[in-house]
Amino acid sequence: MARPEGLGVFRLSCLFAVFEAACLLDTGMLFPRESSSREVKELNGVWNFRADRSPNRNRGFERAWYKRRLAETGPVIDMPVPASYNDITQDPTLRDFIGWVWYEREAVVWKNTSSWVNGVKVTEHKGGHLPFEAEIGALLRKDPTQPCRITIAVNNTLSLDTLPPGSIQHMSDKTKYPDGYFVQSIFFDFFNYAGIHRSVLLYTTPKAYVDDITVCCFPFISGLVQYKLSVRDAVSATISVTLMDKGGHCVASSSELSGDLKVKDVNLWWPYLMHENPGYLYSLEVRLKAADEKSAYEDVYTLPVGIRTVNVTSTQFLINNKPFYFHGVNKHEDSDIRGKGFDWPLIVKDFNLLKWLGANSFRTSHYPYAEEIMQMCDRHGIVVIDECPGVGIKDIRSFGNASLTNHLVVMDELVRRDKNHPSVVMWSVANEPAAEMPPADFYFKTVIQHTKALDPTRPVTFVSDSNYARDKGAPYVDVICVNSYFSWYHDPGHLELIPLQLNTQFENWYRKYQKPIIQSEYGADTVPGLHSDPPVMFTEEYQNIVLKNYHKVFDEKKKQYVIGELIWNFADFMTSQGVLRVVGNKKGVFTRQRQPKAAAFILKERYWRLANETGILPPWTKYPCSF
Ligand code: GCB
Repeated sequence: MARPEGLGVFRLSCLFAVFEAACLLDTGMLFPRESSSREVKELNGVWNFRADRSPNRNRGFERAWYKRRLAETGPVIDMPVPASYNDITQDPTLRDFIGWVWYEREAVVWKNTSSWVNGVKVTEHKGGHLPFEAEIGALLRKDPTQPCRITIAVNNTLSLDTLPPGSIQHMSDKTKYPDGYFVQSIFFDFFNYAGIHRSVLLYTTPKAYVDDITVCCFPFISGLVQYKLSVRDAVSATISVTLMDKGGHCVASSSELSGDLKVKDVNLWWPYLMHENPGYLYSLEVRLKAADEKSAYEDVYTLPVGIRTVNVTSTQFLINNKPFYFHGVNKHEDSDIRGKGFDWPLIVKDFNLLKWLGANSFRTSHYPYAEEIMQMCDRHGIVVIDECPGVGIKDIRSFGNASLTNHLVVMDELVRRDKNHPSVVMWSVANEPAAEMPPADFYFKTVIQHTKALDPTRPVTFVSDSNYARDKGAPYVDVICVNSYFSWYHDPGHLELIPLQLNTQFENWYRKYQKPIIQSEYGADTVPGLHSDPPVMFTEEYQNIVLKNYHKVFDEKKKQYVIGELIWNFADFMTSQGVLRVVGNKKGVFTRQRQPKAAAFILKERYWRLANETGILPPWTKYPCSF
């Protein structure tokens, strides 16, 4: 669509996990949406691709591959976007490649408008999983015949300061390793997939535009939405804010940059299985009118808004002032071929499986998931514990100032991106760090307090392993999340010890902190189709008994202070190769191809029963459900 010259601000928005893009934290990060004033173009599809295999992985920069077409500087292959590049070819060296890879494609920006000045660096970004964008309007030139060329360089090298951390080992023993040989060590249990994992979008706004919207609901106040707008490049502007219900009727309005919207007879946002109409979303339409000496501008942005409150007591998690019990899963962004690449069929299938299971929640273990997934959670009423990529912080050097600063920036980015999602009820700042190390206390105190200051309306957690004595985050969090693998990593094969050890775990944690506890991981690796009675490790029967023994204790403790259980894991997922993993982690209740193991049926019975037992599930959804 043509846009009148001078009105367009073009932004290249990368909703993914790569490098090189300047992110100014004082700007908003509204999900690019079309409106009467904005256009969005997806640049997904097949891109040109080359891994920089030079010894220092730097040839692409030295020879300025971005200055020309990638195919002119060397061979290229087809690479789908979004997708991890690792499993796309038959080449084992690409699967395990560490370093810079280059993506490039051409795009006609919008018919009859300008194209980009190619080869000019527009942005850079450190860290994966969170979006970044660059304004490219200034680079447009009047040459409608030329498509623009977009080049993106991505690097999966981790350091002790990145989130997650990792380190490169250069192997110098010439009797064992060829010249220049190096490997990357990671301290987390999933394959370090890399590439452009999420959509690349090009979008326009008028010159003056709505840059950010923050909505929030405070604990215990029902039907009140507080909002705050930030606008750009509008010297003087007229604002109109309209909150509309599902039928498009205005339920509250304002003409201020910030304020309160009080909704009468409010339809609250409820979790799945807690209400007959879960995931109710209003629409907040923001209209900005501005003018300068040249022109008048109007921008329209519509944000889905769910109205709900979250609160925590010493024994309960309350949503809309009613006790909420997390019966859910931990997930990964992971599947065959595409790795961590965003894929709608997979996402929709996963939501269908979650609903089939009767799961009302998940944790985004161990990094932020695609924004489209968060939007699905909002719509379907799936409650989210939103975790940053603070996984595998195990080396003492990862508790230094550089890491801490980086961790604070990542929390800023995460909160800025996900603050408006009603499904997000808690932030998780880390998973199982080496909390016994002396600097961990200051480190996590700082990260947790920073997160609470960023968002005073949501509780914060930190996921610990079962050993409470080592914990450092717990004194500062609102909810204790504990992972444990009794009869697996502890006393493998001894299913009979689960009740005693799990009971001790809960009692110790509660005695020490008097905070509600979520069992944030438990489970057992299971090779589908492997059977044994009596059960032995890795069989479906063994996984079943692990679950049942945990469940007995949960049933007792949920009467006191246990407020949730999240199985490890929803589905099998890929890991790096090692003697403890048989083509990945097999603790899924579904296979990687999303077929149920026997444990999925046990979990389904339980979750539907739990939903019924809370007494809030309306009769028309009583188990057995329609599946
Ligand atoms: C954990 C980790 C998770 C692993 C899991 C396992 O404690 O948080 O990332 O995959 O255990 O299966 O070992």
